[in-house]
Amino acid sequence: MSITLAIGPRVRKSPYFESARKAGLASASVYNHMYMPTSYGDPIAEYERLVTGVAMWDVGVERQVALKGPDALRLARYLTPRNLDGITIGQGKYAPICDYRGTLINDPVLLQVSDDEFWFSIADSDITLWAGGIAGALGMDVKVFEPDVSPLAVQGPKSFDVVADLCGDWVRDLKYFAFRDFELDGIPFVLARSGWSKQGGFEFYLRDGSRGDDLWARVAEAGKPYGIGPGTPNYIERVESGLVSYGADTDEATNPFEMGLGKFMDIDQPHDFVGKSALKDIRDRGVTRRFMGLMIDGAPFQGTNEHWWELTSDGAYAGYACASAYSPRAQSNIAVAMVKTDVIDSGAQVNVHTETGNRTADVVQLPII
Ligand code: THG
Repeated sequence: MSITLAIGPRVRKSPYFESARKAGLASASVYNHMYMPTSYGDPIAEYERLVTGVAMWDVGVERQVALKGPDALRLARYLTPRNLDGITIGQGKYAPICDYRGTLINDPVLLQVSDDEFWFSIADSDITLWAGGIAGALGMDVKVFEPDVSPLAVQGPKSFDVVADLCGDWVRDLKYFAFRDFELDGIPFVLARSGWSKQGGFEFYLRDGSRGDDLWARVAEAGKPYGIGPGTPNYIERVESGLVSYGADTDEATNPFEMGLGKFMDIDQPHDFVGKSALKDIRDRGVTRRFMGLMIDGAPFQGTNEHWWELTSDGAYAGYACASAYSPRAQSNIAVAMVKTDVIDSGAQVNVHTETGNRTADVVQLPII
């Protein structure tokens, strides 16, 4: 049963909100205290467009937490376990953030935008408050604020042609997470090779919220020959690709090692950072569960799970499924799930306790596709 999302002044709108609505926005969620588009009414068409063509997404909810000033790099280093040696202007890094207990509290992309300014492009939690509190408590000489910056993603195999037509062929040579300042008709943005899909693509970090509809129109126009259409962070594709969705897949007990983010942590670096000793303990003890894929039997799922689904193995608790979908490419129901390591190691099937009955699943490595 669907319910209506109330639209009012209390929840913020992205600069693309009116354009998205005119394009047929059908449903939205709330992320970083803003409306986040989740569908234009035809999830399968949106998925096909992403994996075979090109789609444009209003992801203005990916807010930036700017650190600016002499201590900006010092603060960035203190906020993430990622080793930031060698970070340069123009090359982003995936930089998870943990609290003092080693719990994952966000998984942003970090961009150095000038000598003394960094942006954490955040997932859904209040890092401006967290970072500003830490900077103040430690007496650092740095300003922490939310700049007027709002990403618009262009994703899919044909995104390279669309964005090259708009900005030039140089965009084809951008490395993953690399970015550069650019402008179209006086619309200022940072263009980055990034985006929350594994289909390839770009993000326009619009630097002037009053130009959202203008940028949307330019991208829609340039994409017309390639069949561009509106889309959203795609539920099915992200489960196939095993991309982490902070908040959907995590809670206050989740650590980055079990989420497969250990490769982005340098616990032994000389710099201190929040959670260092807790993370060292977690690493040394080893994880007891891991973020995995599931291949689930039975009739194709319609839609997705409203809650995490409990998993059992031989009647004993085995973990939970975070996000499920029917995958057209795997031709199977699939999910991302947190699964106990003893169950993974045993190779046993698990029972998935869905809202509409039990299913059986094989546990597989991520990505599923
Ligand atoms: N783009 C921007 N900001 C964001 C997101 C984004 N903020 C919130 C959220 N998404 C952050 N989370 C992720 C998670 C995964 C990836 C990007 C952002 C990602 N991961 C690749 C992978 O897992 O294969 C590559 C990671 C790597 O090798 O460094 O792309 O989407 N602006």
